[in-house]
Amino acid sequence: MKILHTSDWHLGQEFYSYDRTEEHTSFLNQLKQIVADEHPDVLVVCGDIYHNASPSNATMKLFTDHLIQIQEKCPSMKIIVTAGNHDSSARLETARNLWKKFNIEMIGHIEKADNEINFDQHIIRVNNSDGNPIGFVVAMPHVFPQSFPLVSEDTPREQRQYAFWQELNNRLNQANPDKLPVVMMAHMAITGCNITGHDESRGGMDYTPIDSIPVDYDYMALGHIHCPQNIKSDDKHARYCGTPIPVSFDENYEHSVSIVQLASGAEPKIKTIKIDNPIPLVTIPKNAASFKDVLEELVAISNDQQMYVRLNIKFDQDVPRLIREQAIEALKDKQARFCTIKWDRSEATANNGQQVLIATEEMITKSPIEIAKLHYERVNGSEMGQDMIDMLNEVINSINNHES
Ligand SMILES: [Mn+2]
Repeated sequence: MKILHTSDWHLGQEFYSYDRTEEHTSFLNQLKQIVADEHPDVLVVCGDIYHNASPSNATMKLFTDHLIQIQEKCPSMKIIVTAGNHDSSARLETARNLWKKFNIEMIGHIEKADNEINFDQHIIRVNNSDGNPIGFVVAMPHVFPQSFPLVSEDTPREQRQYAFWQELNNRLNQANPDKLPVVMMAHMAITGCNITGHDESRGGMDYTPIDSIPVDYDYMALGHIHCPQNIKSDDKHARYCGTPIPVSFDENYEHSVSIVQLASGAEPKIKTIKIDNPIPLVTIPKNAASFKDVLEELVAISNDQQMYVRLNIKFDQDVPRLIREQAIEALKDKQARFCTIKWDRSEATANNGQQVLIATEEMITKSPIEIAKLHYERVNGSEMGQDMIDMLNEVINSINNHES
């Protein structure tokens, strides 16, 4: 079974208020070509299709139009799309029955009717172009551990996730007596994964140990974490394919989709196919410098070069005023788009005992937890403890959840 594994498209993302339709269209066209070249048996899109729970009409049309074109490139290919934490699971499923007509499955949430959990909708058979079964996909959307439905009345609440997977695995084994290869799709954070590029200060993540998932899969296709990586484990094969288009400046690694070749009992064979972004995210300069030097680099950017720009400025006590305005002015006639400023305080904070000063320009780039940490340090002269950071994260999380 040949799998094309991708996730975390974040369609509709506004990047520092810039529209990214051009980049997302470019990615979807590249994906279309990859499907035409590779002819996979199944395309799995493991969550975070959209950046927001309520994408614009134009964004939904972009998705619909391209998904149909991708399907037309390889009509025998099964496409399975699951909801991530950024998606509205209900919205993703609105046209579920219509998509089925095109060999496309949309799985937004765990369905329950008349007190019965619909396990079967998560167990999807994959056929080859002759219509013969060649494998299975266990399609799990993003579900918070505390939101799994109880499999039975006497399942302890803290085991609801494990009990669900266990029962799902029973059903899978009944459906798959010939032990055809199995892919499990999930959108979650696995303990020990590399979270480069993620901003944990916006609220912590729920981590699940890889060995606590009682599903007999041959390959776990993961979404949620944006840095592509294999997950190390003794006998389990799992991988994050990563974002095809970077979602933040700190995702400064190569972006790709993954092609996985699976045969029962054999190790998955994985290759990656690079995705090019027409508008790169660039931090200028790579190593922090004074604003004066940074400004010179901005002026030197050629007028027709498209890019998003984050300035990397060394903090000192005499930060010039209105530096955002000066930066925007320097880029006025260029295709480069000013986004934000990264402040390097490594030299400023080495000065123990001195008062920490923050410029307004720096303050607006910081998250609430970072500001709280700075304040704590200033008042107490020591770093904020992990207990308090966790408590603050919990509060920030609950506020964010209320907002969305
Ligand atoms: Mn994501």
